[in-house]
Amino acid sequence: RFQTTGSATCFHDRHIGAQIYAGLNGSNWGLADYQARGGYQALRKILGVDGGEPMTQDQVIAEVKGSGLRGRGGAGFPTGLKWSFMPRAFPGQKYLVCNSDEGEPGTCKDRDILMYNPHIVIEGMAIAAYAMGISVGYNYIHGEIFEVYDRFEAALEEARAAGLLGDNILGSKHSFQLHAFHGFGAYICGEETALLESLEGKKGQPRFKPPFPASFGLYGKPTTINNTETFAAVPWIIRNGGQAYLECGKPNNGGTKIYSMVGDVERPGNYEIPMGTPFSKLLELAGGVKGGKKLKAVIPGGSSAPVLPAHIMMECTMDYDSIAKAGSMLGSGAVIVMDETRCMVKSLERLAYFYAHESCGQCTPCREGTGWLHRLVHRVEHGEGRADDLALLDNVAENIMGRTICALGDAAAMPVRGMLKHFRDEFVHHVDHKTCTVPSYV
Ligand code: L3W
Ligand code: SF4
Repeated sequence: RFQTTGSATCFHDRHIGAQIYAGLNGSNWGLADYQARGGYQALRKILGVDGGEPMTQDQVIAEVKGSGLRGRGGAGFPTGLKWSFMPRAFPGQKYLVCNSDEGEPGTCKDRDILMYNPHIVIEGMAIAAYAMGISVGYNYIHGEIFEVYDRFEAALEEARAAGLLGDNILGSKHSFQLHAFHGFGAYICGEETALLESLEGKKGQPRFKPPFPASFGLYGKPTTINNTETFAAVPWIIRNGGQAYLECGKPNNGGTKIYSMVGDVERPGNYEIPMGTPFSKLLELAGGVKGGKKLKAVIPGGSSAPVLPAHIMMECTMDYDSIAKAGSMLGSGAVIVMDETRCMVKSLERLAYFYAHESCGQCTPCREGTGWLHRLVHRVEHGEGRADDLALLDNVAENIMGRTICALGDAAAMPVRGMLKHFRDEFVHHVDHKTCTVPSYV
């Protein structure tokens, strides 16, 4: 059992079918231990440094495509497809970036990967760089996690000293310079183009897309950005084959996924389980609902995902398709569990405050709309709601959706719509009676 820097308690022993957390005990993060667990074998394999034939770039990308690996940062975009977007014969510098700017409320998986298994990310990035012909990479680490940054820097030093990074890796023709970059703690810098702006030393504000980073990325050059957990999955895929990874999960949802179980559970923490595992099993791994209370609702994919009531969630399996079919999204994998004593109006007020605070202010529907959402929910929660406030909430949310530069606008609006869809009665009660339906709420 490990305490992380933030609010979460992480239980590395509680994983099933683990590929990223397998064998971790809290102190075996270093190079020698990683290699004893089979670390860097995948890199050696693609480079052909142990006598075998080197893999071609196409072969590496084909394995990743065949694995069904989808981006673990929130969007679930197919990783192999993204890698195939990178121009091969580009005459200038191309870049590889790892998005470790984990800031989604509830999510605490990436910092644990970097803290307890940093070399798996370095190896995954070195393989990705080989596959796309990239010689320079950065890992952008969230600004509020200092020891994680120090740990990753220490792992980089080990890898460089062992010839696993730098010029002519392990005597091959593959050269890859990887650097760590410490962010400043703004949520918006987890959005990939804001991250690139920040990495360039500018204010972290999202760019219009398209052009996507694959064609116009860091310093305007072709850039591939993947989430920390996505890179961490790559060594296993190369060692065991894409098909084996796919078969760990379910079609279109390959492999394992790490879920941050937070909120009202007995054992909050990170759990790595195969894609397609029933939610009920995940809840059981986390010790069930705290204090034996009844499950009321779950936000299945970080605060940006719409809430689902217990009866719908208990029918879901934990994968992109099942959660999308139920009307929410798997997102970054933070599973926020709420028991019967939670007030949905109060919960939404907290979420709305977060998005209003984190909006970068660049576009009007988001800058003004997130403030409106917060003020409206605040007055409903504080017994000052007016008869038409719920219609107004709906209207403001609808007018944000799809009208902003980046996904933060939608991320602020979707929880509002989810709450009003499934728990409208609670909001109506607050407006009509100026009180909460959950009197035991503290
Ligand atoms: C080239 C095309 N590239 C798409 C690339 C694109 C990106 C990826 C996915 O949002 C979500 C958001 C948050 N040519 C391309 C292309 N790409 N089409 O594919 O793109 P997209 O636009 O679908 O998503 P996104 O902007 O990356 C991410 C949600 O995640 N979220 C946030 C999580 C926050 C964290 C954190 O704190 N670290 O993970 C949680 O649910 O709302 O919907 O790379 O360039 N034609
Ligand atoms: Fe900034 Fe919000 Fe616009 Fe995103 S949607 S660019 S966070 S103002």
